[in-house]
Amino acid sequence: LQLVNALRYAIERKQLHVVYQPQVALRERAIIGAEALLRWESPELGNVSPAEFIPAAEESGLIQSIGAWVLREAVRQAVRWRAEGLPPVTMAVNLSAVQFRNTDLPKLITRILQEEGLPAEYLELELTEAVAANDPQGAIAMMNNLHERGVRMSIDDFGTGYSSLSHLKKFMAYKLKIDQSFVRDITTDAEDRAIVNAIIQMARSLGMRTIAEGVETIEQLSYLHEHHCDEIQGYYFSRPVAATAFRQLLLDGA
Ligand code: G
Ligand code: G
Ligand code: MN
Ligand code: NA
Repeated sequence: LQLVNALRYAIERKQLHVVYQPQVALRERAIIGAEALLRWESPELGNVSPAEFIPAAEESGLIQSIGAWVLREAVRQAVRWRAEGLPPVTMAVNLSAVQFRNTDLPKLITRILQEEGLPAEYLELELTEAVAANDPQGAIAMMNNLHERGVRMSIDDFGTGYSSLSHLKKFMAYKLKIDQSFVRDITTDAEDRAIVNAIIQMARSLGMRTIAEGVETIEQLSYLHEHHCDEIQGYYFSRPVAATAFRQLLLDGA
């Protein structure tokens, strides 16, 4: 409860901010995307992880306003970088289960894109596989709706959420994000390799891109590159950073 009370005023008090982690295309060797990740610096509680406060925000209903705020912040940042003439990047924003189930979500997204002036194809929405698998019919309908509006969808934490293959082909997903638990030991663990290879092959057959999360070493990167993973994200390239630091990464190139 203390958490929720503190969170209730966090936006007004400017305690929330967004950091950005680059998504790097392996063939092009270029940053082609940014994942927006929420941070909360509370004077009372210190730095609280979204893994902790998002569930509390969902239970209290605060997720609607926090989620809308993150979307607008991230879209605005993407517009700023475009206006500066920096290389174009897709902006990826995480959606919580509660946001995703809100039937007003498509309208909200379209309104934010129009008001801020970002073409829809530069916004990517990340939905975890677990949320999609939990209500496949609802997920298919929502993803179709967002897809028709030109927004890209990616399936986050892929490989951990038990979605059935018959549903997966109906999800209008642009990209599968291979969960970092499979990437961690990819250079030594034969089973993790087999899983990652299978995900990459399946995604290719279904016309989806793949991105590996949690890439920390050159060895992991090389393996993924050799096995035709399209993109990587992880500390090897950069931690999530403030907008000004991300801008410098774009200027420097990959
Ligand atoms: O960046 P970090 O490792 O601290 O993120 C922890 C978890 O919080 C991850 O699962 C991430 O997807 C989630 N997360 C980060 N930012 C957001 C956000 O803006 N909305 C939602 N729903 N989840 C987020
Ligand atoms: O659940 P989601 O994939 O949205 O969250 C990604 C989380 O992983 C973020 O909290 C981010 O800070 C974290 N992360 C990003 N890159 C790395 C990495 O290379 N190693 C580890 N351990 N965590 C990472
Ligand atoms: Mn994510
Ligand atoms: Na993930």
